[in-house]
Amino acid sequence: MDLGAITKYSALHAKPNGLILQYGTAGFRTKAEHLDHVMFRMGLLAVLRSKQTKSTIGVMVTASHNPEEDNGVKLVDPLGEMLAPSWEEHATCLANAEEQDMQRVLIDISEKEAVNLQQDAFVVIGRDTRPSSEKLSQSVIDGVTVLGGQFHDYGLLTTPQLHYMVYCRNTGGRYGKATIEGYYQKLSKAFVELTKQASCSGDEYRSLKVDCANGIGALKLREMEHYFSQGLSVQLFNDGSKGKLNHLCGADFVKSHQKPPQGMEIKSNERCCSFDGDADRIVYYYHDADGHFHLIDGDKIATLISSFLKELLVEIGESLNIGVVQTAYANGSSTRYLEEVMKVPVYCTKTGVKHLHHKAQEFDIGVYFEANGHGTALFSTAVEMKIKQSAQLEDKKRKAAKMLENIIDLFNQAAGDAISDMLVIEAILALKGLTVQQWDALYTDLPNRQLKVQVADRRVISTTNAERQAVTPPGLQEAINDLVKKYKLSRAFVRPSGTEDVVRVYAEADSQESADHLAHEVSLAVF
Ligand code: 16G
Ligand code: ZN
Repeated sequence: MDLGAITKYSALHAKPNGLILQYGTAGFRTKAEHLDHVMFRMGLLAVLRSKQTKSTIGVMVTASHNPEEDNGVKLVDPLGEMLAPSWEEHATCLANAEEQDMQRVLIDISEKEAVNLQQDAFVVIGRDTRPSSEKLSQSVIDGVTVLGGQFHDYGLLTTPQLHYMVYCRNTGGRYGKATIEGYYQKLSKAFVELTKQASCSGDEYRSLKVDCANGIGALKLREMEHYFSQGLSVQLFNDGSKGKLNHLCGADFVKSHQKPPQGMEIKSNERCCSFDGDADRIVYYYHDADGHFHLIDGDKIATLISSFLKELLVEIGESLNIGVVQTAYANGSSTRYLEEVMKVPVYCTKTGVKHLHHKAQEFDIGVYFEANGHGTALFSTAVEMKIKQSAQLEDKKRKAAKMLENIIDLFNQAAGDAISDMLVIEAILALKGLTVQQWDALYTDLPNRQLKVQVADRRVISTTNAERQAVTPPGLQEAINDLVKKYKLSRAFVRPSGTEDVVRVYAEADSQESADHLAHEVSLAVF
């Protein structure tokens, strides 16, 4: 380690005095002007992680659905996964070290993690379309190079595309080619193969309106659309040409306000979807003939996907286990439908993709989705082998196995991916001949309400049982229990946010009025 060079360059990316940040659920996230030193230091950390794992590490510069003025950064581990928890702590220490302590912290991390400093390092970098992202990603590169790491800057990418690149590079090309072209080709080939099998390929399955949140999704979908246009034509809205990133549009806006984005004209029964600002979330929606808005969120996406996969497994005759992973935010109706009607086991984890992803890896086929629209399906190596064998067989089994093979290729196995999920959903709807209304009618969501509460210190609230029960402060859970008893089909929980300085409240009940009341009463109990 050339400590002199590190000190010299670090001074060019000086930390504002007294600024403390934490590597949260999705990395560091705050106002872009406070992040230059964090970017430089994450470049340094990515090199150490790369040396330790002897693998390529990813660094993504994005703040997802946050306002345009914000930015953020997260590291991607060798198999395209979120950074390991022990390294999240190192990231926080390094980001908060005062200038004179930087060297010591770097040496500490290297020693604790037994990093061989002689080992080569390789880091890949991607960024979203925020005005601040280009300069900030340059600061990451400064950090990488000052520690002697090699790098490849992919420039503009969606977050899941960067996860894909990391995964490809560390699996010797078995998963796919680590180029944007490789990503487009892999997904489109699988999608076109699948939709060729669809007997219902009428116009209604061929067109889709996409709200791109004025973000990177628009750019990437435009580049990609001619690859899959045989199977689907997409009409892009909020493509960044006029509006501001995530402003009154995008998946987070649509999900949390339960209304359509601005800038998109929707005719009745037209199938529409929204990506978030870095294209790792997707939600669907439509207006019915009476002009009512219907949201199809991550829970219903998981239901569509898992029921399709289960049917294919039955046709192939393989007894592979399939599980669905949700969080406490999953609508009670979705959990009931999955367990009671579809007979699929459902598991609940804490909020945050890393928790769901990890749990989903326990199954032959693990489908995970957060209600907010982040999710994917993971397939074990055993499944891939069995399916490859069945795909050689004759008859009906062969057809189902071929389909499953293509579906496996179409899912991004590294992270939830709006583009990949969109193509999976479109393929399933076409293959099953389902309209958006029929999909929506699988079950009816229980009315629900989410609120944020400002408190002096959100850390006084701690939870257990996948955030469904409060442990502290004493008496809070009992108070919630008493309130819940007053309403039918009701459920409520509180949890400290991992991304904002607030406590979140969730309530559901048999009517919107009851859900609203319950949420309000629970928020009063939090004080
Ligand atoms: C982050 C998480 C998302 C989670 C959200 C919860 C990742 C990549 N993203 O955006 O999965 O739903 O945080 O935010 O893990 P909250 O803790 O503020 O409710
Ligand atoms: Zn996102």
